[in-house]
Amino acid sequence: ANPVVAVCGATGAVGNEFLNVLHDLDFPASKVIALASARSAGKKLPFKGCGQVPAGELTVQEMAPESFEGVDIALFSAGGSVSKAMRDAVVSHGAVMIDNSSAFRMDEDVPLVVPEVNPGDVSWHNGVIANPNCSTIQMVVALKPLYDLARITRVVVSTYQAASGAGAPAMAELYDQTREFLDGKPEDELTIKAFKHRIAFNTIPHIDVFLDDDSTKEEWKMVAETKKIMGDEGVRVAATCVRVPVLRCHGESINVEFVGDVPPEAAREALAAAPGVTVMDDPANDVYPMPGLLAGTNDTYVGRIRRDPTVKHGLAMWVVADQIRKGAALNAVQIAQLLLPQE
Ligand code: A2P
Ligand code: 11C
Repeated sequence: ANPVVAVCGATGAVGNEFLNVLHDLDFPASKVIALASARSAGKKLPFKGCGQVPAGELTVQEMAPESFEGVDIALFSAGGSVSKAMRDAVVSHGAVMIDNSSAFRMDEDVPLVVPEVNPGDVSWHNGVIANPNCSTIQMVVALKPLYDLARITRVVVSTYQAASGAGAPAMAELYDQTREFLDGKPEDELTIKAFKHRIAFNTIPHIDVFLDDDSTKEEWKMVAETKKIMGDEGVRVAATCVRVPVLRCHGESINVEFVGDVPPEAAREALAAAPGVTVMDDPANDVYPMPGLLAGTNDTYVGRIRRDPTVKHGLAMWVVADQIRKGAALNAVQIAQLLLPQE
C-alpha cells in the first residue's frame, strides 16, 4: 500500500515547503496529514495534492503521540524539542521519522543523509533518519563529485546565509527593518528580534550560539556533519558562517584541497554530470549563481570554479542553493523516496 505521510510542523516555513515538495515530486502517498501545535489546530492549509491525495485543503491537527497511528513516514520540522518528545511515539507506531532538526544528527544509530552523497546509509536506520543542516547539505552535494575525482583533505568555507534560515519571522524582520531603515528610523528604535544585530544593510558573522573555542555551533555543524555524511573523518573543514540580508538561498565560498591534481575543467565536467547539481560558470558572460535569483529551485548551483594556487592541489568555487528546498524540505522528501520499495 502507498505510504501515509505526516507533515509535522506543517504551518512553519519548512513545513509549508514539505507540502509543496510532496506535490512537486508527486510523492506516492495514500494520505497526508498536517500536524502542528495546539495553536494551529483546525487551521486549513492549501495542498496541491500528491499520489492518491487529491488537491484541496488539509486541516491541521494538534500533534500528539496518538497522531502517528497508521503513519508510515513522518517528516519533522517543528524544532528539536518536539522531535525528541515525539520520537518514541513515531517509532513505536512503526513509522520512520525524517527529522530536519539537529536533535539526533550526530547520534551513532541515526543516519545523516544527503541522497546524492550517501543514499546507502538509510539502510541502517532504526526508525529515525536525520536531515543535515542546510549549509552542510549544499556543500556536500558540490564536494561529492569532486571527492570522487581525488580525495579531499581540507575545505575552507565562508557562508553567506539568507535570513529565512532563521525561520519565517526572520524573513519578515529583514523586510520590515529595511523599510524602517530607509524611512530614517534611529538605530536604537529598529525592531531587532531574530538576529543579535540589525540585518538590513549589514552582515552578521554569528549564526547559532558561540562555543568554547569561539567558533559558532553553525560552523561546528558544517565540520562534524560533513565528516559523517561523507564517511571520512579525514575531511577537515574550517568554516565561517555569516548572515547576509538576502531573503532565501545560501551562498558559500568554498576552497577545496585534494590529494592529487583536479583541473578546473575536470571539476566542471564531474559537477555537470552529478545528480542535483547545475554548473553555472561562464565568467566571460558574467554568469555565476546568485542567491537573489535562485529562490524556489531544487538544484545546487556551482560557479566561479577555478584553481586555488595557494596550495598544491586546490580549487575554489561558489555554491548556491535554496536552503528551504534542498537545504531542508526537498532533501527530506528525497530521503523518503529512498524508503519506497524500489521497482
Ligand atoms: P504552530 O504554527 O502551531 O506554532 P518555524 O520553524 O517556521 O518556526 O515552524 C515551526 C513549526 O513547528 C510550526 O508548524 C509550529 O506550529 C510547530 N510547532 C512548534 N511547537 C510545537 C509543538 N509544541 N508541538 C507541535 N508543533 C509545534
Ligand atoms: C540557518 N542553518 O541558516 C541555519 C538553520 O541545524 O537545521 C538550520 C539550522 C539547523 O540559520
